[in-house]
Amino acid sequence: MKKAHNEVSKFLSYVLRHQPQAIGLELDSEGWANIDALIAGAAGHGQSLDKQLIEAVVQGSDKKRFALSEDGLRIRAVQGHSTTQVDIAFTEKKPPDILYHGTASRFLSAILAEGLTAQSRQYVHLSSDREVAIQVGQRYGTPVVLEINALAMFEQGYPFYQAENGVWLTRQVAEEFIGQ
Ligand code: HQG
Repeated sequence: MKKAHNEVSKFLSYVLRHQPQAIGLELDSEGWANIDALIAGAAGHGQSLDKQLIEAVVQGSDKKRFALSEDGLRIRAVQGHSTTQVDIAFTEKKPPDILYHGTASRFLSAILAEGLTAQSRQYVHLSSDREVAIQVGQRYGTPVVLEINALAMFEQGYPFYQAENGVWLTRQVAEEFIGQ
């Protein structure tokens, strides 16, 4: 991704996942924002966006973080939200036997004591790909990959969801389901 695109992607993540109110933007409960309102709100905060640039960033996003509505008028982040404006009605899905969670070694003792919690986000984020989990963990320090017994959790009644971009979500993971 071009540097400029990376900066726009970070800005979109900020307003579509975390702080829409920072630019006076409203998201509906499924996370959708009107693109014209997004462009107008961004302009008031020194971010010069246009539709073509937004579409290029959505297309080029390595993790497919964003989606456009069919009519092309709206945009949303497909996972990663912390804002309470959004409560996407994800469909429950049976997970594979094992899912991976990438974290940093400095968080390990707390996680093994109290389990994985969503922290500032709405869900704990998991991946079916160990390599992806390593990259996720690297964002916060020396990466550690945890093996989550997802199917066992599911069979005990804990719901799992999969976002449009393949990221797995669950509300929390108790210590007993965490291995290394
Ligand atoms: C850790 C990125 C202490 C947790 C990624 C993580 C992902 C605990 C951090 C998505 C804990 C939260 C989400 C506990 C969990 N004690 N630390 N009990 N429980 N933690 O960023 O999963 O590039 O909110 O291990 O690819 O790192 O933005 O979550 O290290 O899919 O699209 O607390 O964000 O996607 O950090 O990342 P985060 P995450 P994007």
